[in-house]
Amino acid sequence: MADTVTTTALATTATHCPYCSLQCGMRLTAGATPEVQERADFPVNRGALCGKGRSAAVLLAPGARLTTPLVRERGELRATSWPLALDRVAAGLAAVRAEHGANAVGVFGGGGLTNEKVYQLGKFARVALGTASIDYNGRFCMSSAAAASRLAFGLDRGLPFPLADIAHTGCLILVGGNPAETMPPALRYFRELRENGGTLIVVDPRRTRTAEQADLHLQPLPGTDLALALGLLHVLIADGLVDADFIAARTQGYGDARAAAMAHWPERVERITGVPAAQLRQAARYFGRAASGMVLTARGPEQQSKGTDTVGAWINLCLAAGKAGRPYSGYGCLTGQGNGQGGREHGQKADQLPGYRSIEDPAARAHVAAVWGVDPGALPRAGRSAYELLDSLGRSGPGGVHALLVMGSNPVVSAPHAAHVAERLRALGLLVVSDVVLSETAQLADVVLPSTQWAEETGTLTNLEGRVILRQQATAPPPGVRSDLWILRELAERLGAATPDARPGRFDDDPQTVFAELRRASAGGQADYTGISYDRIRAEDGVFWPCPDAEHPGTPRLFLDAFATPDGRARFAAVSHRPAAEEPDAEYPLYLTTGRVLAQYQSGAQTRRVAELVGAAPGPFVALHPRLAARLGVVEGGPLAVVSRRGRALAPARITDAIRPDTVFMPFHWAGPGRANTLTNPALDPTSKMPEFKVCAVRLELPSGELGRGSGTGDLG
Ligand SMILES: Nc1nc2c(c(=O)[nH]1)N[C@H]1C(S)=C(S)[C@@H](COP(=O)(O)OP(=O)(O)OC[C@H]3O[C@@H](n4cnc5c(=O)[nH]c(N)nc54)[C@H](O)[C@@H]3O)O[C@H]1N2
Ligand SMILES: Nc1nc2c(c(=O)[nH]1)N[C@H]1C(S)=C(S)[C@@H](COP(=O)(O)OP(=O)(O)OC[C@H]3O[C@@H](n4cnc5c(=O)[nH]c(N)nc54)[C@H](O)[C@@H]3O)O[C@H]1N2
Ligand code: SF4
Ligand SMILES: [Mo]
Repeated sequence: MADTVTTTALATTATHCPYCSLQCGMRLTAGATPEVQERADFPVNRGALCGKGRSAAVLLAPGARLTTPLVRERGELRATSWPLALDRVAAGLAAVRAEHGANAVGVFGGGGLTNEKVYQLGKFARVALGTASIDYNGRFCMSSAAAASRLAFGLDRGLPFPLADIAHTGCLILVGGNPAETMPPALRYFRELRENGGTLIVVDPRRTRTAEQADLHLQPLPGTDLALALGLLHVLIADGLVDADFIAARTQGYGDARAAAMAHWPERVERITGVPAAQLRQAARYFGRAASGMVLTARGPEQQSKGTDTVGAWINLCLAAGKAGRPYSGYGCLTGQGNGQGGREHGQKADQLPGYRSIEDPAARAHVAAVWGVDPGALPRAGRSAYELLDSLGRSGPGGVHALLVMGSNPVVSAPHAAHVAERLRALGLLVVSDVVLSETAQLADVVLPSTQWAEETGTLTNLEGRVILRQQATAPPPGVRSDLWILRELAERLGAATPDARPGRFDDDPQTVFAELRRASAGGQADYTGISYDRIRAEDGVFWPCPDAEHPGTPRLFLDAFATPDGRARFAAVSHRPAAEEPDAEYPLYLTTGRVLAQYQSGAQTRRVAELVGAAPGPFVALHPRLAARLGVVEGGPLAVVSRRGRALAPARITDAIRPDTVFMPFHWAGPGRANTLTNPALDPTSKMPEFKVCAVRLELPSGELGRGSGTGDLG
């Protein structure tokens, strides 16, 4: 792996993309206009980049991003100096803590932040602020898959095998994922799988670009994946395709799973899901008869109010077929954000301490408290999940949070029931946002802190495979910008929590020093990083955790000998199907589901500022089937209002037969009238606290003025 090489005064550095969980390797050439180049030697993407990665350097230009702290004065955000901004933040946080208690100060982190940042943010919350009120946007991402994996396998790592293993499996069922748009360079492995004679089955209510590549596309109603998985298991059992030896030797709890599956015969599942019984039988036979098999889930089945049970049902299918804990077999989750994996391991999650430890476990508390140089009794207990935290902002009485530090998220666009979330953010006494750009959330802030970003700083991230990679600094940040680690150190000092020497408890701002501390804090935990160093990552194209010492080779493949449960056996989940929290009815007769498009990323805070990407995906839309459009008199590109119990969104119609006629789809990347999350339902999964982004009930209307709004005549759904 090449390091910095100097060519005619321009340094080119091997680094990684700022965006998704593939963390594609790339090179960046520094200079007045930094340039992204391919880097064929990184094994995950082998040189391929999507348009977002290729255009990422645009946001490094000083004119494209924040370069000075901002403070709200007489209603307006105005430029200020770092000392004034930090003094105001520290004084404001301390005042809220003094008046309402430490838990009234909240922290909201992000799965795009480096491991060093999320570690330090978690420590800052627990040690410098003493608050339990910390959670992050990963709760909106893969928390259901993480919960189900821990229940089944005793461990959660997105993929238990390297991505390239996909090419060698016999049958892969991809449930609710659209990597053709969300992880394009990964698609090569799905193609290679088919070239190698394997079968690809895609489960998605839309015929996506990914589904178009499949041998079989199952197109269920949103929110019915659990019933579908039970139905597939039913067919496996009926056809004698279960692996009784594997079940006996390596699992527990099959009886309940079997009973639930027996009650879901194909014709019943067809009535619930809309997937023809014949297709269901075909899919089960492909999977059951293959020599090896994988099930991968992404946000489709996970972002449901029963996401944990749904993923559990898909894991059951793997276990019953003997397709887990063996080469080229197993269940995996396609984690989404750049550090979606590491972001859930090192302590910004409400219930976790570094090393994927539980904050309620006395031994874990003692270990981490020793690393931090504090008394274990002083560490807060578990806090509330992301949506619950956002919902508590500015509320009077116990549990109300009155000051919030947001680092690496834009919930005004990305949180469910977003108008309500924006209202809660406005009710805060103090909102502080650290960001690269003036996001919609930063626009509501009292203080905005401009932070350095990817290629302007060094840090580690853990990709969807559990591979810890090093994103190296490749260019200098513009003057006036500071790193998140520096911001946390300055705030900790002002709050009296940091000591200026090297004693424990210090908040360092050097990433490698923070990483060394993270490794100690993770030692002995499930996500053990002890043996991983910056030098090793450079030399080895990343290191897979767990890696408990410097001689350990790292762990690309998990569970081959045993699962991570106390007895080494995987657990079947006892789950049964239940409807979504909100099903269509006479008033709201259609399903709305939401997701992504290729050229925009997440809340769009970054990618809506890149002209090339805006050209490719300029704005929101409502995808609907031609039959539905014809019935309602909707024309291509015509304005359409989508109305749910939470609110109303406006966007042009996009008519396509790739979607079910009973379902409409909106991407969630835009703010303003076309914001999909104005509509979404914040119903939470009871285990993971994942909101139901993927299912709610809506009706369509022509925007007011064209048909009498509220008179009922405008109701077209
Ligand atoms: N271009 C782009 N790439 C990204 C991102 C981005 O914003 N833009 N974000 C990154 C992040 S953080 C994430 S989490 C990943 C997400 O990656 P994906 O999970 O691939 O993305 P989504 O579009 O959210 O959802 C995937 C599919 O689920 C389908 N779906 C909707 N409802 C259901 C359902 O009830 N059941 C099933 N089975 N499927 C359903 C949708 O039609 C959609 O095609 O992408 C990462 N990559
Ligand atoms: N309807 C609907 N809503 C969804 C989803 C869906 O499928 N449907 N998906 C959900 C999912 S999976 C996710 S992951 C969330 C994501 O939604 P968000 O949490 O809003 O994610 P981003 O838009 O990536 O926001 C990251 C913010 O951090 C900033 N940033 C980037 N790097 C840094 C850094 O190093 N430091 C600091 N301080 N800031 C930085 C960016 O500029 C941006 O403003 O959205 C969720 N919302
Ligand atoms: S696939 Fe993901 S990591 Fe790779 S270039 Fe695109 S956004 Fe970046
Ligand atoms: Mo995500």
